[in-house]
Amino acid sequence: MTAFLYPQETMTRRVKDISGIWRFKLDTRNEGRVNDWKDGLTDTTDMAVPSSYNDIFTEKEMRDHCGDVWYETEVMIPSEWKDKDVFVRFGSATHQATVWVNGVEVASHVGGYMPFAGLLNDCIKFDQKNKVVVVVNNELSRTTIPCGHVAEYEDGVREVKPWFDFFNYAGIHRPVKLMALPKHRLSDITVITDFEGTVGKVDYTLEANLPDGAQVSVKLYDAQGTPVAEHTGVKGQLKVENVNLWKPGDGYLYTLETSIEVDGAIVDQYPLEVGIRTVKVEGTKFLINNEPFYFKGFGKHEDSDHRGRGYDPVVNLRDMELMDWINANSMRTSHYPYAEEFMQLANRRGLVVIDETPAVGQWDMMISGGGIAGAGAGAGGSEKLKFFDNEDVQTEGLAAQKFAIEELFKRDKNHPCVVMWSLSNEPDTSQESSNEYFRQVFEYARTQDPQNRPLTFVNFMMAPYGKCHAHQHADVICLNRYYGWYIMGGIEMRDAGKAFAKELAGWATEGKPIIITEYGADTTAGVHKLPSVQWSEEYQVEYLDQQHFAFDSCDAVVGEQMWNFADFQTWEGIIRMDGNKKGAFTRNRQPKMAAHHLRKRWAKIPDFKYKK
Ligand code: BDP
Repeated sequence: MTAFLYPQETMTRRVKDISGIWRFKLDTRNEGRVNDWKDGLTDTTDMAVPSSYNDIFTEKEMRDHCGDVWYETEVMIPSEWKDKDVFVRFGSATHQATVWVNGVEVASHVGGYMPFAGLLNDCIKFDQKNKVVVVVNNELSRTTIPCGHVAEYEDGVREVKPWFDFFNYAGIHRPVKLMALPKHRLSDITVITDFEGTVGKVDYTLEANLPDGAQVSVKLYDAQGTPVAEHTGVKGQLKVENVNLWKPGDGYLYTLETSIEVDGAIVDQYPLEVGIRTVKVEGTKFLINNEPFYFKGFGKHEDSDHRGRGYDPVVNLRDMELMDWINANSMRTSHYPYAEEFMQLANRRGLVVIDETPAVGQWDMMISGGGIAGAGAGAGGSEKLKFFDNEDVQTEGLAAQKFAIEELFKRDKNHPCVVMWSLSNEPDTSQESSNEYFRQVFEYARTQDPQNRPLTFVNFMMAPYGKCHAHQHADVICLNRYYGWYIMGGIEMRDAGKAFAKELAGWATEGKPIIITEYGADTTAGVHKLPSVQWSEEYQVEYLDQQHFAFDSCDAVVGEQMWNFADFQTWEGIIRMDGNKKGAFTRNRQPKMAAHHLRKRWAKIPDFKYKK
């Protein structure tokens, strides 16, 4: 659990960020592991940490590399830390990594979007430079999460083919930190919140390795720093009079401070931000604090120029500002968990989040290289499409997905911004065997969230109403639909709204809330055309009107998240022009006409919306 509690400095804990320029080397001949590069690299180049390594250099070799890359840096560890447990912690490394310190393996992790840490006690040289070497691998397969495959060409060149529509950015994507923690310490906190009238309740459970005679106490402070409740012991309930609830657009946060004391001396201390709110699905309503919430916002990506998927607080803050400007109240972390620092911003700003695992590409369609548009051609029962019939998918793939769920829920369970978990994006649920697969996925996920939030997965266009074999497991129906773009594009778009409304009427009979988690049209910023044509800014606006007509016609629709917040990078190919252009904003975060259009619509839709 050491990795999941976010690193914070307190009187008992020390944190040192070791991000910066590290040494870097591509392992083109795949020799690093056998030739002990773990002991030190030669002939290196510079690399920014955190960042994706792909878009910084000018060579294709670097951008399109398949396989291992190596990083190295040196860190001074002070002897003042001798009595502590010292860890190195990575916010994420995509998709798998192994870490050595002074030649000793300290951590290995599979999964590109989760933190992991290694204990250094046995290999540290105090008050000297310690060599940190990391190998990161970007390969994907049918049973990894996300899915993809490696193509091999006659000349020996290998290429990772993602089965998803975003660039397979790789590298050390999030900050790297040294942590010096007390030997007796808190290792996990779980909070469950509720309220009755004006009284808030926070149930807490702590995990800690306690020394003899230890006293554990927790104190809850309000946003002004005034203590409002306290309790002792590793489990209990705190009551807050005149509670300030965490609400969409108003992320009121309390701080739960845990202290472990022995003979009056504090041995560990840790603060956790807590938002008091409830989430529930009732019939076709999605209730936050018992009020029917309407989701307005986007599916996003962690994606920007040069950085790729690398963490950047400037981009995150700009995105939050734009989200406020456009009157959005929510987003989905499509198609993988975002940086912890992003989630903290969302907590603070009251941005409602659908938190998604990295399960994307659970279909056969991209294998032939047909791309998203060509992909669907044979869907809906063709014998060639049998992703969920593969035995290794049912075993290894399922195990990898469960692990991704377990880790995500552990990392994000306490965030008030998270109101629902999305377990997969667009799996091929037109296949019968997806039923049993998702039965197991949902059953497992239901054991993993202490707050029992609603669970969903995102349904794709080729498993429309009447053809989906897995929606029965979900609490909320989430739909990605492209009426007027991938189908009924161009002149037929005039009827797209009606066709969409017809499908929605079918889904509405399920008696569950429906959220449209994707709808969008590729649009080149600056291209204007009267009358409109596909790819022009005018077309994107007209397309939106068709979609909104459909949403407004269906009482069970409780949210709309347009695809995408901003233009983003993808694999190269004939249906992508330097990336996916469905953004309301450009990749450098300036508005298209559609952004102004959405802003006006969303200003008129309240966060809490009673439909009939
Ligand atoms: C959906 C995917 C999303 C794509 C989008 C698109 O969920 O990742 O980027 O379509 O085609 O299939 O733009």
